Amino acid sequence: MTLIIIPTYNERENIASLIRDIFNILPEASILIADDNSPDGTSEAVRELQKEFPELILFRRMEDRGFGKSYIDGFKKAISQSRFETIVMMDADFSHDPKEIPKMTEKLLDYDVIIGSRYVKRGKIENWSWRRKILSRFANFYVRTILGAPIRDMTTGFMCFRKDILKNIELDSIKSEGYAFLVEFKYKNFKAGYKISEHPITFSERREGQSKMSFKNIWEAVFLPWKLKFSKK
Ligand SMILES: Nc1nc2c(ncn2[C@@H]2O[C@H](COP(=O)(O)OP(=O)(O)OP(=O)(O)O)[C@@H](O)[C@H]2O)c(=O)[nH]1
Ligand SMILES: [Mg+2]
Repeated sequence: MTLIIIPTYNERENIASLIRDIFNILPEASILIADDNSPDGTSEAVRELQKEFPELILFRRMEDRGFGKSYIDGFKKAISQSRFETIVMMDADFSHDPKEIPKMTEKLLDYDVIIGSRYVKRGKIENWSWRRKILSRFANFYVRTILGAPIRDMTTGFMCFRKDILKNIELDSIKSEGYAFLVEFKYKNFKAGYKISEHPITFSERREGQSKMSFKNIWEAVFLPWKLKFSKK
């Protein structure tokens, strides 16, 4: 069974329609919303939908807010339930098209990890300013060059993997947040020797609500590759 983990912070305007879209495409899947006690009532919106969808799980985090921490908690929940074999990671704001999920999970027959990538052939970004495009391109070039990891899109938040790969990833050693968390997780997959493939996606600007990634996240991502490169683990 597939578990789709979606971290949320103030995504009330997007979350209900996204959940409906996903269950339409994947009626057999489970969705875990890891909400950081959003003040806008995201958790309440999810709770309301739980009446309709028994496979909708809400994990409301009450302290220690964080994008990376939400994913780590989500992974631990997935490990604790043997029925989940495949894990999907995606954003709540419609930047990641749920129609790609079945195409990505299908590829897990041949690979351990599938990355939804903007920077391979047929990958695209819609509605981003040229400044943001350059920043993202540069960040990926920078990280890939320092780490020597053959992954074109290190900062994407759309990916899926077979749950058993987590056995060889020390989750509690991952301390980074935001984009840096996404880089560190992929790097650990690469270092563990897993077979990774990039699947082209079209990334769209968020539909509703506001961005939460801040300059702090960007600075963290600037230092992270050096930290990873010179750490023993
Ligand atoms: N649980 C949790 N989720 C978060 C946190 N920060 C961001 N998220 C979620 O992580 C996903 C990605 O965050 P975004 O704000 O969309 O980041 P982004 O895509 O770089 O920024 P935009 O282009 O403006 O959308 C979304 O589903 C957010 O709701 C957090 O601190 N905790
Ligand atoms: Mg977004």
